[in-house]
Amino acid sequence: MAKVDILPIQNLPDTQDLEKRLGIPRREFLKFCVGVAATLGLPSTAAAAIAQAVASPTKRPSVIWLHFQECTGCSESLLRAEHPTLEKLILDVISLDYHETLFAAAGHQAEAARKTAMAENKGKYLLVVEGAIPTKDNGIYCKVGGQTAIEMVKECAAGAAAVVAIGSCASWGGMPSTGPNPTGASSAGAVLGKPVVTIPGCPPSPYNFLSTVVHYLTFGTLPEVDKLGRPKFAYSRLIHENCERRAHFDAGRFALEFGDEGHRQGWCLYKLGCKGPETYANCPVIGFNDLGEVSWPVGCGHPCIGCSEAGIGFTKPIHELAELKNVRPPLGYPRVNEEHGVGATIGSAAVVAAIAGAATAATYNLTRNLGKNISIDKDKPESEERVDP
Ligand code: FSX
Ligand code: SF4
Ligand code: F3S
Repeated sequence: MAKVDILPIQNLPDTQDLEKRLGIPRREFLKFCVGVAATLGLPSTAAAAIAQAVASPTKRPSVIWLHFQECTGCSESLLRAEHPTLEKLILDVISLDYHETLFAAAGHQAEAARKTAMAENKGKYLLVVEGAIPTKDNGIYCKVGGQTAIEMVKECAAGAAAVVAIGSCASWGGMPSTGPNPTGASSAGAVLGKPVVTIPGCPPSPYNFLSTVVHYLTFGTLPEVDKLGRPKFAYSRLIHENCERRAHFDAGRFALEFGDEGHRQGWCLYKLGCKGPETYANCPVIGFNDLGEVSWPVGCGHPCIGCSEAGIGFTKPIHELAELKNVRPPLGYPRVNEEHGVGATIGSAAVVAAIAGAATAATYNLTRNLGKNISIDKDKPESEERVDP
């Protein structure tokens, strides 16, 4: 974790000028900085340091953003981030000197802008790679300005201070690398032959990228990463650990078909193939599109397909059950709907048995009332269902 210099709150930058530049009120700006600090797992006092760095008009790192085999969903999801919008981020937080899909310039003009930015900021610019890189047949399946993606990424990485692979495509191959992978789509790290920071997801949460850039801006370093290059602040927990449907998983309440009663009730999607138990990402915590807690796949009623996880997303069949990593379900479950006045405790059953004076009756009652672990039967009414994963 970054060493945080705690700045007293009165040392916050003068945001009047910033309000004019960013077009957002001071309160919104400070909320954004506190949100980034929280996303990074830093104390809220770090927000002052973040605010100073973001507010400084002189601290704008040059960013070169490359596009290869992808759908531009990563850039698109950033454009949907509202605190602040990418437009404001471009103008005030980073100096986006090359981005093929957002650039007004085209052709030779665009290429010239890239080369100039690389020369002027040698050793200091941030290289962002979006999309996988085709490696088969010398990389001829993706060319920009006459260069293959392989040549271009190597040229741009040579003078970069750091390389960030945004999206699953650039991080580990993503959708373009799905079997049989006819173009030999590979990750940025594999092509460059060195570890890079990866922000997987198809698309990833824009806040994970924003927070990574703001960390770089504030502390001069990229955030701590795991062995796959993923920032630990965003990818150290399984989705299953933070999912709002987790209580249903633990209680054995599963949707079995899209649109069935369990699905309408918001039960766990594990049996519909949810890969949350084997996918590391902060989607349930951070959501997408500033729409609140339901704004992520499971929140909207769709199983997680593990889009951020190599070997799961676009690889493992959607309806195949997830491997349960470090989280095990209980061996038995209580009833989904307990019938009032019927459920019995061991103690009450024993009392009944004692009163009746018949051990055989107690055994019978215990088995009947405490229930057995039976598999779900779609033809039975829900009140009789009991499910095991
Ligand atoms: Fe698309 Fe980005 Fe998916 Fe890939 O996101 S949203 S195909 S991860 O590189 O544009
Ligand atoms: Fe949530 Fe999926 Fe885990 Fe169920 S299996 S609790 S829907 S992450
Ligand atoms: Fe992807 Fe699963 Fe998150 S599908 S967006 S990793 S919930």
